[in-house]
Amino acid sequence: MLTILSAVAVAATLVVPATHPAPVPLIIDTDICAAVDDVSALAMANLMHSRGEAKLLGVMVDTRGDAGAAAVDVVNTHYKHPNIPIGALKPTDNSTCEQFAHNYAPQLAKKFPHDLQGGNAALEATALYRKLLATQRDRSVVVVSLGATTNLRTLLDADADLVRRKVSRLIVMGGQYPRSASEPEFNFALDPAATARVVHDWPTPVVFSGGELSVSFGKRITGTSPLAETFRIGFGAGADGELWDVLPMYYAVRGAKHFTEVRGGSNRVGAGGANEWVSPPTRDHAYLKLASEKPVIAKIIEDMLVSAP
Ligand SMILES: [Ca+2]
Repeated sequence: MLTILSAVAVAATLVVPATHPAPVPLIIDTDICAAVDDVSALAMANLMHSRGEAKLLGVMVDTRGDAGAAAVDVVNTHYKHPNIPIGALKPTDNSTCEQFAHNYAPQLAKKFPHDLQGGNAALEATALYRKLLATQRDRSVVVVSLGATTNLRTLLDADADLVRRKVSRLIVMGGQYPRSASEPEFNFALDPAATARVVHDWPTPVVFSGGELSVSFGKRITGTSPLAETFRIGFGAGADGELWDVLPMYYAVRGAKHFTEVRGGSNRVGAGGANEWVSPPTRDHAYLKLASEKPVIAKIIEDMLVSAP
């Protein structure tokens, strides 16, 4: 039987705040339009934002198609975060999304609710970066680059000191490790000059998730959500597809449990976006390897996405 004192003690225990880590303040830079996996990574960020694991401060689009920003707003709106600020690489044009095979972004914008009509109506990405970073605690913000580094280069050129003060680290999906194959990795080749500038001069720790790190899932993502629609367009109904961006997204918020962080060198970018891991280190760089089997981490991420369609 509980005495009054023990009942008070139990009640006190119940109101002790849980020791959850603070939400990770995140800014995502995405080449939405180019591959379908940006939509899955953005969906993850929204879900982790809802769960208090992350605080999604803003999303920057680094492709020029006007529909990209609208597609980001579609995803954020679907997960009940319609007011997350969205920045765009300017000037936009109306053709870039159409150069990519799947061209899902305009289809999402046509089919699903949102209020940002496109990149032309969005804030310019560098201005939004500066506005968002200025209000954050020092060395707190995690920037996750899932596409081209064009916006990051412009930010670095505009205010490297702000980056140094406010960003805790940059997580980059790009390159190949320990060195690129005969062709440079896709993201690094989107804007090679910007990639070299960002990789060589970014003033915080940088962690790279390379083109060799991917997982495969998708067929359990069904229904009428923007993500399900994107997977149907990209992979076909009931099929799995290869995904890259979900891994650095997961790592950025949940940490290194399923990864090995390889250090002891620095990333170097050459002509055309080719890259190589060079020792000894001259910068605070690491690249990721998977420490869990691919199907294990694929299922964890797919479960997260299935849990809140
Ligand atoms: Ca991407």
